[in-house]
Order: sequence, then C-alpha cells, then structure tokens
Amino acid sequence: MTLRALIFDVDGTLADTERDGHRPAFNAAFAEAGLSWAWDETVYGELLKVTGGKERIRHYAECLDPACAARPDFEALVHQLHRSKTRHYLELVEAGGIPLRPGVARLIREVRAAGLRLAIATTTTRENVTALLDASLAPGAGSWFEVIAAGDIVPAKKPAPDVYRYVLKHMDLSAGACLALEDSQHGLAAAAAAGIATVVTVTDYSRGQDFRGARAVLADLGEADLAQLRGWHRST
Ligand code: XBP
Ligand code: MG
Repeated sequence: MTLRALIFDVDGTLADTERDGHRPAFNAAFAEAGLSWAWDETVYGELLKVTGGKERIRHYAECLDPACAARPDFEALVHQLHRSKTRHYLELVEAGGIPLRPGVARLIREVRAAGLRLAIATTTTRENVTALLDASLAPGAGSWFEVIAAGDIVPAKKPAPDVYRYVLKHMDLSAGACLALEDSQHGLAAAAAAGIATVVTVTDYSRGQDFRGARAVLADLGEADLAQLRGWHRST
C-alpha cells in the first residue's frame, strides 16, 4: 500500500523533552505548591512507565505520599499541580530550551515537499505541542500537521491505541497507509495496536526497552554532519 502520512509522537521523538523539560517543570510546580517532592533523573525514568502528567502525579502520590493522596482535595491538587507544571514547561520551551532531535526538521520538510500528510499523536497537551513546534521548528508550524491528537482528547492514553485511532479516523486514512515515529515501548505498543508500522528512535530513557515489532530501531534520524561521526546502525 502507498505511504500517505507520517504520524509523529512528541516527547522523546520530536525532541528529547523529558529529562530536562518536563521533569524540572514538575519539580518547579511541586516547590511552588510547598510540596517536598523532587523527581531526580532516576525516579523520573521509573515514573515514565505511567503516561500522562496528571496520571504520573497521581501514581507518585498514591505510591509514595499516601497521606497526600488521601486529602479530600487531592484531585483538585493534581489538576492544579499539572496546570502549574505546564506553565513552567511552556516557559522552558518558549525560551528555546528544547531543540528538535537530529533529522526531525529535515524529515518533516522532506515529507511536506513530497506531498505526504502529517499528524501528531501524543500524550502531552496540545499547547505543549504547538509551543514546541513554534519555538523549535518554525512559527506556526503546528498548521503543517492536519491533526494534532494530544493528551485528554482520548479516554485512554498510550499504550492504548486510542490516540492513533483518533488520527486515522480524522484523516480518513487506513493504518496501512501510515508510518508512526515513536521513542518508547508504550508508544510502539499504541501504534502497533492501531495497526500502524512504526520506526523507533531511542532516547536515554527508552534505550533497552522491548521494541520487537518496530520496522526499525534507530539511534536518531541522523544529520549529514553527524553521520560521519557516529555511523548509522539499523536493527529490527
Ligand atoms: C509522553 C508523556 C507525557 C509527558 C508529560 O508523551 O507521557 O505525559 O511525559 O506531558 P508522548 P504532560 O506520547 O509525546 O511520548 O504532563 O503534558 O502529560
Ligand atoms: Mg514519546
């Protein structure tokens, strides 16, 4: 079947956002709320097993601060913390602190020039996506993507296929006409469950996860000047 569209994941795929973007934003929100919580790189790597920022906060409290999770206003606190975290994250992104990963801008431009269609399928919020694209790709680059399926737009987050099925439905495309770009096992599982072939570019957090079923597992999408330095490897 002819390839018609590329569907990009965001966190870890478009840009390496987790360790130095989302993580410090969560910690800034916790400090602002007077909580002693502080997620170091190792703890955060474990917490990434839970997709969705609100879900991650809820999981952490239930596991490590049950007294907080038992507060009558806990649900309101989770949403307040996540709003605050998103504000801190947007400040980081808008300051240009999070560049695209190697080869991402080149691939997006080549896909557009070839007349293929583009979409986003992500667990993060829509505002985080458009801010990242504006700051790191081009002002207004969010409009290059026909569908930006983000965050709570679907009932179940990755590894559930919902967000990818949402994209296929709203683009009126079959799974066989699309290719997904992902960075994590959760993301691969979501795309695969929707029947979409997937290329994985690993990150420090996802290296070593189970990527069986991916069409390719790459260090990154590569840049001409990087190829000589690092050499490419392609393994499935
Ligand atoms: C990765 C996620 C997100 C981010 C945090 O999303 O699981 O939850 O870690 O963003 P992706 P929010 O599907 O792009 O890899 O706090 O906005 O959820
Ligand atoms: Mg990801």
